[in-house]
Amino acid sequence: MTEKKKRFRWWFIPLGLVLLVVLAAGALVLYLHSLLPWPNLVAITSNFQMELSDSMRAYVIGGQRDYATLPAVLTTAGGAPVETEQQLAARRDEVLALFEENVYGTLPRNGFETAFETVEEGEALDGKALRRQVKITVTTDKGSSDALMLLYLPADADSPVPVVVGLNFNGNHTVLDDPAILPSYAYEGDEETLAGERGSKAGRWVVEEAVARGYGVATMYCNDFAPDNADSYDSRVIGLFDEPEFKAVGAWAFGIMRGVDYLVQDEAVDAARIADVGHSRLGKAAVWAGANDERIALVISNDSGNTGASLTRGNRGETIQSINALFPHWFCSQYKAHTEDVDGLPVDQHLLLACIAPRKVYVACADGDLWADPQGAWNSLMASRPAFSLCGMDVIGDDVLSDGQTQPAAGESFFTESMGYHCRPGWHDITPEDWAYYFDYMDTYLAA
Ligand code: GTR
Repeated sequence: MTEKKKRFRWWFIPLGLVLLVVLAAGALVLYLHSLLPWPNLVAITSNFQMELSDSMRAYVIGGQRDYATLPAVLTTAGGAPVETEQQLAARRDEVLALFEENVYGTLPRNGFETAFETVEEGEALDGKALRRQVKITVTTDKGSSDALMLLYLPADADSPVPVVVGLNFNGNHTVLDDPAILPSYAYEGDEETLAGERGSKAGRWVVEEAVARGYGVATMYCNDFAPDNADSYDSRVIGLFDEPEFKAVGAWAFGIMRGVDYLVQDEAVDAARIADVGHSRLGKAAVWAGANDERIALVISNDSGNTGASLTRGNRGETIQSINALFPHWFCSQYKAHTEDVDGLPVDQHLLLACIAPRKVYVACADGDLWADPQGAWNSLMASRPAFSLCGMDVIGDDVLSDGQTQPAAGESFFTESMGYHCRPGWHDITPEDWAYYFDYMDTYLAA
């Protein structure tokens, strides 16, 4: 009897792999769907440069909404009217405490020390800029944690210059193709990866344009303060405090404020003209830092969206239900208690913008970035106006919208003493076009 020889069927391998990929993709979709309803899963694609169908656009935009339940800017939690700048200052303290308790969690104001050490200095951009790299160390009785600030200043300045400070997503080396940029402390890539990434996000920072226009730019890697990861977010500054409600967005805001600690004592910097900027999740941190830190003269929110500049009660685009499900490490526990009860929140984001008065706020949106809810950001800015008006500052008027318009169209921009706004045609990003608007605004309203 002849024995049948078993032959190895090579095509089992690709077939098995295809099956595995299909199963994994299915499991991922089911997992995401358990976190978010289908329409939100589709809407999130507007964040990643994918065109939405008309019906999805209508779903995400949601039309002009009823904001009847928005908490009033000029009424205290106890119902008293706010009529003077002194009363507004007290209202601001009350609002910031409500945000800390209900949204962002703890923002340590004491119990730590900040120290600075310049670790590198040199010429950059063919002599047009000075580069300074500064180690910023935060110390508590539990230990210390370092962050690396990268600062570029115009080389030809004969007096202190205004500086824009913000966090970056991927490490300082991505901000400009400058081989002298040191790896950020929390950067985890190897040397080859780092070399390949140098300058990969230069379009988001426009250092050359900034120094040519007389501005300094300072940036730090967000992960130096809190890795953007639900398992390790507390491994850096958060771990220095016994504060279970100190969360990632709070740590990023704390980081921006430590950057400001450095900048105000650098003699090349005009301490009265510091602006902070942030895109998207780092825009949420820029707004939270700017609302709290009165040393920041101008707060720039670039597409910060939900829990940034946009109203939460809009309930369109990203919601607090989805943001808390996808990013449990960003905000405090009490915020999660409000996912089904948005109207029960004692605050909304216009109150945070109002805390910036009598300083200046700039809100930027992109018309294709529906996940960040441009309509909600515009409504939020408009709803914050009473605080600026009470301080005697000019605000953007209702008359800038033409009949039937509920928000500015792509390409429109408005600047006043207290606030700036533009809507860039395009997607979720911070681009040279956004920066050109910011510099134009600062040329007029943050001039020496
Ligand atoms: C999204 C998130 C947004 C925004 C954005 C970003 O996935 O839903 O809130 O923060 O990421 O940071 O690019």
